Amino acid sequence: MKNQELSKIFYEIANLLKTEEAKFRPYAYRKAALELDNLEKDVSKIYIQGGKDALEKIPGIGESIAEKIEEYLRTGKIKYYQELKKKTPIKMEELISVEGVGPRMAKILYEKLKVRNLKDLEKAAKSHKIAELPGFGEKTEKNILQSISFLKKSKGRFLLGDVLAKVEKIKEEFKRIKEVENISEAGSVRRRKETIGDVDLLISTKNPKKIMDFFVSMPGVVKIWGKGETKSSVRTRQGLEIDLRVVPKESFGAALQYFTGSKEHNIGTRKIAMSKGLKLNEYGVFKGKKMVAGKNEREVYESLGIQWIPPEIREDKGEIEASLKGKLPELVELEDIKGDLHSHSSWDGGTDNIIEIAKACIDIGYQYLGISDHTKFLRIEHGLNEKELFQQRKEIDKLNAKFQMSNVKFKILQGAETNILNDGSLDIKNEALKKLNYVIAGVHSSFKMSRKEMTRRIIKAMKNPYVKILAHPTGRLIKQRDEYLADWDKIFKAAKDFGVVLEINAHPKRLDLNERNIRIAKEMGIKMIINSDAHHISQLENMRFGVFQARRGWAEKGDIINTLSLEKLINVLKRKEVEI
Ligand code: DGT
Ligand code: CA
Ligand code: CA
Repeated sequence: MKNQELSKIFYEIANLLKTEEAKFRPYAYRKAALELDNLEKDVSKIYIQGGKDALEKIPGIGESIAEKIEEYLRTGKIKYYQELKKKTPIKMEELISVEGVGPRMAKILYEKLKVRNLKDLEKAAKSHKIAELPGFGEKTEKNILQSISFLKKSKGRFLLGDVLAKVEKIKEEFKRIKEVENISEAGSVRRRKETIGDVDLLISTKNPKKIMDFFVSMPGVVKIWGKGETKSSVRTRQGLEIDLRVVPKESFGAALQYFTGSKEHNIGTRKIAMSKGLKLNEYGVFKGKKMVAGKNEREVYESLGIQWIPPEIREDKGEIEASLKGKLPELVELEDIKGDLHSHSSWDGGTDNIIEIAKACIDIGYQYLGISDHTKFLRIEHGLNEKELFQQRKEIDKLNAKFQMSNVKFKILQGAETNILNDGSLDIKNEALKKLNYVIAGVHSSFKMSRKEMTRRIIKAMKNPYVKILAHPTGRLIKQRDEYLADWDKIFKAAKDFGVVLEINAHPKRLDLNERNIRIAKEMGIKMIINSDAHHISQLENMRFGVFQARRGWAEKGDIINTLSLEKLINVLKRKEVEI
């Protein structure tokens, strides 16, 4: 079909025109492109049947654009487009797919730096040529680089951490439209999966057309795959695909249940419905022709005679059976978290001073913060040696004294993220470890050992009498690096035997332990901790991703030690064996 080819050209013309001072024309081309995208009939057929007059009857297409369509259908070219391209020979779509780069910026970058495509852009940014341009600056350059790396990663699935804030922003924008009665994310985003294929959104309204019009014309939409009254799909500049479904209010709960999935979970819920003589679909729960539930999701579950199931565990991994018995876990919540024990300060090359991190934690509402800077083996991270740890202790003591004096109920604990060396020993002497409030150990080097060696290495570190927490235990980096080879059964058993707490690292790229391991740990009675591993104050907010992950692994408050009050936590940290 020529529709798509033409629409692509018109989008490009619109963007090229935006680099000039033409205000109206870009809009006309964009509109034409949108219409062509959504046209069900083949534009060439329309032309063959009715000529140029018929083209002009297509909504959004005026005389001048109809002429260009005719030209393209007859000659395969549009002269006007070729001239524009000649003037600015750049891969516009590719360049503006980088967040923060618009058509005008793309043109300036071409004129000043000869940037024609994504590769050129990356090169220019890396060699700091962009920061030097008037009106650009270092921040713009840094953002461009970040966006490019995001784009590269985004081939295939996205990290939840890269998507969730964007989804929340879109939801906020929709909420400002008064016709939006209910809105929720659905699909894997709502289930808080660590990676996301596409974003599913659900809205109930009486005015689907208005909602869909708004959706497809959101800034950042570069492609419309389909637009209808009940379903539309778009792609954003960052390459994120978003499906929006619109349903009437009466069906919102049923649709939310259906589109949250997972597919496997839904097969289970439908089976339950059938066994009760009910029918469950995206419109509601029905007994014969009578709708018995649908408006709200909780009622949908309850009408099936089961407890409402938190989205994070809807994976058909036993949640339906547990719900039937009324024995669902009470999943840990973000509000249960009382502090963060894995954070990096300016001492090890992190960006913020201890006091700044502490203040940010007080603002969050935490009772405590653990500073756990890297230690000396990690030279690139400015790892601390024994002497520096001692100096840091003094700073922390002083800050704590200040808190006490001013009646602030908050305490900074001193930990350290020590390195497990190849032989399983740590890079800090026990005499120095003894003086810390707690010790984290982690593998940060020689990831590729044999299974046997790695297992022995990690277990030896866990046996150290001062090691309390095993950081990011399996070492995987989502979409980047697999877990190390090791005998995890043995390591988990060692955690249990030696009272070592396993970390759920909340960094969206780590989320290590994964949900399966969390469940195993819980079943074995191993305690866990959710830590942000923040190297910058803003990353303290990653805590929520760790909580999502913990919930996906069925963890309850009692499984997670940083849900404890300060007094109880200090007790737990002192001893090797743990009891909550
Ligand atoms: P993703 O996008 O790969 O991260 O994973 P999901 O779970 O978001 O999957 P997606 O976007 O294909 O579909 C969203 C939800 O819609 C899915 O979790 C369950 C529901 N759904 C979609 N297609 C089907 C289907 O063919 N059968 C059933 N039972 N449910 C479906
Ligand atoms: Ca999805
Ligand atoms: Ca989808």
